[in-house]
Amino acid sequence: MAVAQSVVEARNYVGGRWVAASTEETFEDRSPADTRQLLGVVPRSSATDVEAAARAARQAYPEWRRWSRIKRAEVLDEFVQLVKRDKEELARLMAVECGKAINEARADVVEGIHTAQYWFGRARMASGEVLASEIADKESYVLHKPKGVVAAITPWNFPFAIPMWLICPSLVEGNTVVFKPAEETPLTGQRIVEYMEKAGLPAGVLDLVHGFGEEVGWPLVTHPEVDVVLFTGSAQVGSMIKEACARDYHKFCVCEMGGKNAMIVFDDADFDLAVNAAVISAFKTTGQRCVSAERLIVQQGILERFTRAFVERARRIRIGHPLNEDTFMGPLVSEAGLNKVLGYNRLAREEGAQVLLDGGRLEDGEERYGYYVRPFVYTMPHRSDSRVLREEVFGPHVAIVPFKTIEDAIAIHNDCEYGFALSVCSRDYRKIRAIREECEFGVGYVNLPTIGAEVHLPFGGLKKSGTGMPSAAALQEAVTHRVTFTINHGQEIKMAQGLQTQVEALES
Ligand code: UN1
Repeated sequence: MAVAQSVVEARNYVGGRWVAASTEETFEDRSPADTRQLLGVVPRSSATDVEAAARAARQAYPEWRRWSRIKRAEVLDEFVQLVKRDKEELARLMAVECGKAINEARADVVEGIHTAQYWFGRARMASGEVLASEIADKESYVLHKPKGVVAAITPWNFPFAIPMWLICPSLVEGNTVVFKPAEETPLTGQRIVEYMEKAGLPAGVLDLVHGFGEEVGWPLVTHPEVDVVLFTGSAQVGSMIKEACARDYHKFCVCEMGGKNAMIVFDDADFDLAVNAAVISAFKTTGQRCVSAERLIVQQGILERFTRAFVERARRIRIGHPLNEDTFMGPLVSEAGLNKVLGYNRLAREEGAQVLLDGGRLEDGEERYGYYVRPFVYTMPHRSDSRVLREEVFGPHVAIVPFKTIEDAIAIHNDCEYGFALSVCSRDYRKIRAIREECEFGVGYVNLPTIGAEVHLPFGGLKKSGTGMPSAAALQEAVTHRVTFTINHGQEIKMAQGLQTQVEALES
C-alpha cells in the first residue's frame, strides 16, 4: 500500500531555532513497511551540534528552574491540546515510520498524552516531605531540586510514548533537556519538539539533535554539561553509558534495557485467557517491546493442549501493512532487525529446537518491499547453555519451555541475565505469591500479558534489564536531587545526638 505523503525535511532544534546539521549531511528515513517510501531527509549531526545543543540547554536552565513548577507543567497541558487535535495523523506517521500496527500507534500516542497529563497534574501535588527533628525547635524539609541538563536518548519502538516518559518529568522538575530520538524514528521525535515549541516552551529548554549513536549519542552522554542521561535501548549500549557516567563524578544515568521475559502458565490457569495473553505478549508490536515475552514456561499437564492452541492462534495472525486496521503484526523495524531475528531462528534449529512455526520472511506481493516475518514458535526443554533461551531476540520468536514443579518454573525463569517483565497465569493465590516472591523481575502481571504498563506506575527491570531505577512515574528520583533543609525556630543552637555546643564558655 503506497501512501502518498510529502518528504519531510527534518531539522535540529537548538536554542529555539530550527537548523541543519553543522556537517550539512543528511540521512534518509524510509518506511520499514515499504522501503520504496521515503518519509524524510534528516540531519546527520555530529559532536559540534551536540556541543551547541548542550550549551543552549545549559544557558536556558537557570531561568527555567526559577519558573513556578505549576507554570512549567502548564506547558504540558497546552501540548496535550495540540496533540489531541492531530492524534490520528500522528499515529499514522508513527505507523509508517516504525512499522507498528495502527491501533498500537494510536495507543502509543495515548500513552504519551497520559504521561503529559500525569505530570501536569502531579505538579500540584506535594513533592517533598516535612520531617521532625530530635530537637523540638528544629524541623527538616526534603526538597527535590533539579539536576540541570538531562540527555534523553530514546528508542524507535515507542517513538512518542518513551520520549514523553523521559522528557515530561525532566521538564516539570525544572531541568532542561537535549533529546536524541532514534535514527529510525526521527520524524515522530521531531513532532514532540514542534508541539512543545507551539505550547510555549521557552527557547533552549528542549533541544533536539538528530543522528546516530556513535556520532550524536556518545558525544551527548560524555558531554560535561550533561548531568543526567536517560536512556532506553539495548543492554550493550546501556552498559557503555553506565560505564561512561561512572567515570564522570557528577553524572547520573537511568538505563532501561532489554528483556528475555517469560509467561509462566500453570495447569490450573484459565486456558483461553492464558493462550490469548501469550499471543499478545509474544506478537504485539511484532515482538519488539522490551517487555515482549520470548519464553512461555508451561506446566506439563496442559503443555500439549496449550501448545496446540497457541500455535493455531499464532498461525492465524494477520501480518500486513501497519495502516491496515486488521493488521496484528506489522514489519520489523529494519534490515538489521530482520537479520537478527532470522539469525536467531536459525540458531534455535542448531540448538535442537523442535520448530512448530517456521518464522520465514514474507517474500511475495507488496510485503516483499518491507521487513515482514511470520511468527517463529518452537519447543525446547530449558538448558543453561542455550543462547536462544537466554538472549533477547526482539522479534516474533518464542520458545515453549515445559516445567513440572513450581520450583522448576522459578529456577527456569531466573536462569537468565535479564529481569524485566513477568506474567503468571494461575487461579491459585499461593502459586502466584511464590512466583512474585521468588522470581526476579521489575514489572509483574497475573492473568495478563507481559505488555501493557500504565504511565503512573514505575517501569523498570533488574539485572541486565536496567539500572534498578524505574522510569515513568518514578523518574522524579533520577532528575532531581533530594535536598535536606533544616531550620531552627528557636533562639539557641541545640544539636542532635546530645552533642554539647560548648560555646557558652567562649562568650566573654
Ligand atoms: C517497551 O517495552 O519498550 O508496557 C515499553 C508496555 C508499554 C511500554 C513498553 N506501555 O508494553
